[in-house]
Amino acid sequence: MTCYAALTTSKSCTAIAAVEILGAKAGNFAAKIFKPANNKKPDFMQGSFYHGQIFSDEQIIDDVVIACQGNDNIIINCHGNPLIVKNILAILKGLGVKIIAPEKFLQLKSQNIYQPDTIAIESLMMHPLAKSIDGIKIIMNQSSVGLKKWAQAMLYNVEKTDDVKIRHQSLIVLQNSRIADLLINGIKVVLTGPPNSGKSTLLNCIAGQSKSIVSDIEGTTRDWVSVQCIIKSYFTEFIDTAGISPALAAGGKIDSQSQQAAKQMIKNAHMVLLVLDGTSQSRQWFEHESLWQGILNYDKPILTVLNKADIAKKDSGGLWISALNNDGIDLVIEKMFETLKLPDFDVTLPVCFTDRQIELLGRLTKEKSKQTIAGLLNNLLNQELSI
Ligand SMILES: Nc1nc2c(ncn2[C@@H]2O[C@H](COP(=O)(O)OP(=O)(O)OP(=O)(O)O)[C@@H](O)[C@H]2O)c(=O)[nH]1
Ligand SMILES: [Mg+2]
Repeated sequence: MTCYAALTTSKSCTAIAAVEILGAKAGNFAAKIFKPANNKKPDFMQGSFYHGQIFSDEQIIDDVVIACQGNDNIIINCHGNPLIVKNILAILKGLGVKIIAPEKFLQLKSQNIYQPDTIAIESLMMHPLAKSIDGIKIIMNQSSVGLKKWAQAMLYNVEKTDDVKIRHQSLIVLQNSRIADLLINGIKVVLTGPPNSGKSTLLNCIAGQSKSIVSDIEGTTRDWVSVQCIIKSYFTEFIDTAGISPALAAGGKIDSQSQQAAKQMIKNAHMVLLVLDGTSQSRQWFEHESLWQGILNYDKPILTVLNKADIAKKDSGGLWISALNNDGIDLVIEKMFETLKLPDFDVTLPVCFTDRQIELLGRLTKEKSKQTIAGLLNNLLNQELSI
């Protein structure tokens, strides 16, 4: 039976690293390379710890602490210099242990622990990738109170429940999954608007540093510039794009390409921050209805801000800001998250957090046969995952 090993901590230089071995013979391999400090022969049983040294050809490789998470899962906690880690993995490889990527190892390990509880396996695999604390909580909750409980209850009551109700409830889970996705994977916000409205100034203001070039020449931003930050615990990527303008679209190759790229960014975003110049020029831009409609067609939530409050007449209502003076930005950020329904999101709600789950829920929103519904719910709970 194959034994696997991987570095399961960061690849960079760290104080401590963990090399894990998984497989029925994990203890046998550990015994071949480890000498305990107390000279007592270790049994490598679940829950035991040992201090000692890793040896190869009678040479000391490192001083380590070995922890046995299961009888078949041994964790060598060694020093974090990548050269030491490389050495230990090479020694294990030389003994016949198969060295695999950390992601693969995590999947094998979670399958080993949780098989056949597929949602728990996915939860263990996916939560290290979440981009916010709420995202981590959402994923962890799905294997206890969230999706798992929901699917179990649905399956238990499938014969008694109206299929219309099952379809409707599945749709609610999918809708909530879209909000959960923003917390798990982060939010993409595109800054758009006419040239010179202050998009780049606003991006720099949010980033707290000069990332994007600012000038009073129209069409300054050509290639998009992005900053990633955690604001109010939400992982957010702001993308500054070229100002949308018919003159630039009809201009040279680079300008027309940057116009296309800006539109593509809007298409891929979760939300649009429409930055208008609060002085008179912005109204001219609004008159180009085709441009305005173009943005609306992407069906994204839009928050419009009127910039340059410091010099504009402010003769209309709206969300006024001065990107130059960092004035009004906090309110914009707050409104943005409110628009996306992020505050008050209940992290215990049943939601999908993998493509597999989304695909199954999508089918449940359309399915009428009770037998097929039961099959889909069973798959959601206990489907075997391919490695
Ligand atoms: N008074 C004032 N000027 C501003 C403000 N925000 C931006 N500006 C000025 O407006 C001009 C254009 O700013 P940018 O940030 O480059 O505008 P942009 O929308 O990125 O322009 P493009 O990249 O050409 O689409 C610069 O001269 C800025 O200093 C503001 O809040 N108040
Ligand atoms: Mg710009």
